[in-house]
Amino acid sequence: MKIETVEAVTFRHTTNTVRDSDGHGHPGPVSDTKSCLLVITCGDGSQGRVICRTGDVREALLERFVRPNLIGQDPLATERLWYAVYKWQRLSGGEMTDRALAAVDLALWDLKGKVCGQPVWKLLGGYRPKILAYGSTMCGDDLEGGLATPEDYARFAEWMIGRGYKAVKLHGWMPPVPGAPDVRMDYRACAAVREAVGPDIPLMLDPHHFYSRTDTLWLANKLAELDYRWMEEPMEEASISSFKWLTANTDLNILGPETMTGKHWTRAEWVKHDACDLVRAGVWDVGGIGPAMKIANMAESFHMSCEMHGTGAGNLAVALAIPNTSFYERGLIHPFIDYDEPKEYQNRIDDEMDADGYVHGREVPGLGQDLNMDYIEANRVND
Ligand code: XYH
Ligand code: MG
Repeated sequence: MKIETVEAVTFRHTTNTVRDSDGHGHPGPVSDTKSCLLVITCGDGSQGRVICRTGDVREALLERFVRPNLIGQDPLATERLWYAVYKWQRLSGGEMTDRALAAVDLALWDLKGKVCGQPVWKLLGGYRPKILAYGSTMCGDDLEGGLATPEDYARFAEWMIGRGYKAVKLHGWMPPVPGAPDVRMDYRACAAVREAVGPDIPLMLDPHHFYSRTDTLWLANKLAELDYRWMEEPMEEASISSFKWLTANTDLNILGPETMTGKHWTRAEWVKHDACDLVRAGVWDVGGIGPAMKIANMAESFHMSCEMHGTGAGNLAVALAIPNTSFYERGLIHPFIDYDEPKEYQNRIDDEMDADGYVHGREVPGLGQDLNMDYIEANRVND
């Protein structure tokens, strides 16, 4: 069995979210957009597929860095194929991004599952068949009845508990929202949510990502008083020493790094330098499922939790596979958006959640994405 083709299919669909000038998502009017389906096909017709962003896997990138390393190769050799593509990052002039590497890796793991006839979460270790989700809110906004006030956050947190979530993470207000960034605004929202849900619900905060050390420490210590579970990415993560200083000076658990480059190598450095209490890995941040598993296994060796960043089949597969994690991040969610509604190109969302707050691993070969291929083909656009 050999890989024969690697193809990126761009297709149009609609979205009900908009991006602000800092890139954060918020509810917005329905508008047209495009996404990409990366497809890796074997000679017997088996296909590995993953949905990604249109900028992730441009044709020139596939032609130069991916096809030469995958076509003619054994689809089960995911580690060897990852390295064959990864090594081109160094001299790609930034073209071969971690997101591009992740898209290739996820499609290869989906293909591996299809060829083996097994769910990826089981191939990776299958530690648990289901996992509790936390509701991860969108960033704060200034929308009437949205996430514009501490009371809005508290009301939404109560709704989340009623929906079945057993934990809640706030994304605070971030520029360009008026008044942001402000650690005291963040604190007021966090205090209102703690008051609303009571003392037993795990709560977390993902605030503005560029606070000073002093603002960050003030906020961390106030969240420790509210018994928050963790805070993540309050400062530029390239400053490992700032996180080492923060972790040493607060009782609040610090989670990271999320967006820092360097994959499993960087996460190992954060652990070695005591820059975090819990480790962060997202398949789209670290170049795929392979590196995410290495990060989780490394964290386990230090009796540390590895908390997956972001939603979707790839992160869910790793979260189900490993013993040292607490929750699956489900979101981003907002009072104005029905997260449970599949997108036009999906028959089902990747992470359906039951009334008890569990997201279940699907007993189907591959990553478990349930894609509407008829819709994708009918809405295919030529780049
Ligand atoms: O929009 O800044 C943001 C969020 O922080 C986003 O990057 C992501 O959803 C996240 O950090 N999740 O934990
Ligand atoms: Mg985060």
